[in-house]
Amino acid sequence: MNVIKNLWICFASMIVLGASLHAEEKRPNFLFILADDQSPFDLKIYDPKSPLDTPNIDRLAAQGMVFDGAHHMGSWSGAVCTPSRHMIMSGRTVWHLPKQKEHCPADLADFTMAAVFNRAGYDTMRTCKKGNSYEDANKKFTVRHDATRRGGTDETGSAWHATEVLNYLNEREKTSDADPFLIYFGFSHPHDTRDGKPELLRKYGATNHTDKNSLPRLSPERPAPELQTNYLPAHPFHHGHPGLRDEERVNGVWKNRDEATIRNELGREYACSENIDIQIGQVLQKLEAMGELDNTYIIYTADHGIAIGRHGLQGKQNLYEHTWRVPYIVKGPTVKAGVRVKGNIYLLDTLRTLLDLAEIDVPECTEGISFKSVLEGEQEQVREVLYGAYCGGTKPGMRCVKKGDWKLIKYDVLDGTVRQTQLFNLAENPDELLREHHDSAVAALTKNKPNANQINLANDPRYAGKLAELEALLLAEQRRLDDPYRLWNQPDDFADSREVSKSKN
Ligand SMILES: [Ca+2]
Ligand SMILES: [Ca+2]
Repeated sequence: MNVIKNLWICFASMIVLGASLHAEEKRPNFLFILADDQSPFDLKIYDPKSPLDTPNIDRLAAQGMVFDGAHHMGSWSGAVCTPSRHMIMSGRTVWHLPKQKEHCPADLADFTMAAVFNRAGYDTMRTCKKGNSYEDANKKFTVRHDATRRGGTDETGSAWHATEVLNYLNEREKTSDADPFLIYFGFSHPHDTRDGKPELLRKYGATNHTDKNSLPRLSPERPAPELQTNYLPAHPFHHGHPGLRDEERVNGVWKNRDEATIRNELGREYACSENIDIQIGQVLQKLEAMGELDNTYIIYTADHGIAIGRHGLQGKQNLYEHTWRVPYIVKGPTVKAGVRVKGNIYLLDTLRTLLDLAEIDVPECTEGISFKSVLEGEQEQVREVLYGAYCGGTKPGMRCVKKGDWKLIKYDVLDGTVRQTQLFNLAENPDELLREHHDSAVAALTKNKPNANQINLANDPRYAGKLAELEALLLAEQRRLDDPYRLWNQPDDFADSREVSKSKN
């Protein structure tokens, strides 16, 4: 009897051991793909009118989940990349990063993406552009090949980053490395200078325009992309960051906002973005050939959006949807396929979510919210209110808040000479059109016929209640997130803002 019982115990423990080994084998991989400066509305999945072809990204979207409410939280620098990438790596909010010493643990880098995945037994690899990033966190990747590649050839452009990933995967294959992996697959494009590959530039009717004293010539045979619906020849008031590189010195655009310059630059952006898609295709094909594709979570996003003529702006230093929002697509073993959700996420939620999916303990200093429940179809969004800041020019800068269909943007810049409020109903006015978009010369260029309610509603008495509600939400978010500034119509309840007012008097 005892022998049989012992044999049975032995057999049962072998099953348990086998199951745990099996579970060990099944730990998921992660491929985190990051474009540099890409508006969600460049992509067909966010704007069906876009001529940009991205078959591989479209396939990820069809087999995974598309987020309509993914945002970066903001920036305290003209280099919006810098805080954005700090937030991605650390999962912390915009005023709680290493620059704000009093609100940030000194050893934060030990709790960033690669550091945490390394400790959990993952292999970590990274390729990306250099600079405007979080170097102490980037150093934690065990394999790292960073270089800024914004040229128009395979060696000098996006293919270089893909080759680094392919080399890494080939090496794993050669050594039969069975550890789970996290690959941070970053591109240097479509960030300017947008020197696309010649055949792709031709496809999008664009040239690598270099002469500051002339405008690019649009080809009649291969027309460059049309202007976007919310294009303006000038922003209605100063953005508050005098001398800003992105608005004044981008090669091929400079201060020009004419039709030819903007359409040519859109063509350049799309040429670079299609090349990114081609490179992603190579890596996905490799993962499939290795039998790893189905066990890999793939995240596609960008560090922030970009204007390129929308609202008369060129850069990433504004809080309109085209720039505050980012593309965000997730495909993976437990992700509901072919689903579109709002999500209401920030890039800084990525880290906690990946840890949640990998069943790794989350460090205490990680502030993001996991949206695993959204990915698995249990809920539609993880928060109701979203906050954004641009504070890289004159202070306090721009702030925005969004809840449901309503969005408030405020501008308090240039020593109080620009104090503006915008209120949009995004369901009715998704492109955040202003009165200037109704001008007949502008409407003729954009071929758009806006309806009467597609304007800034801040001064419309019918929405005074909504305005007050959003103003209160904005202040609450500023307090909650330790925003060190206050706007002209807010209570002066923060030390730094008192100093700013004193220096003004
Ligand atoms: Ca960027
Ligand atoms: Ca290994």
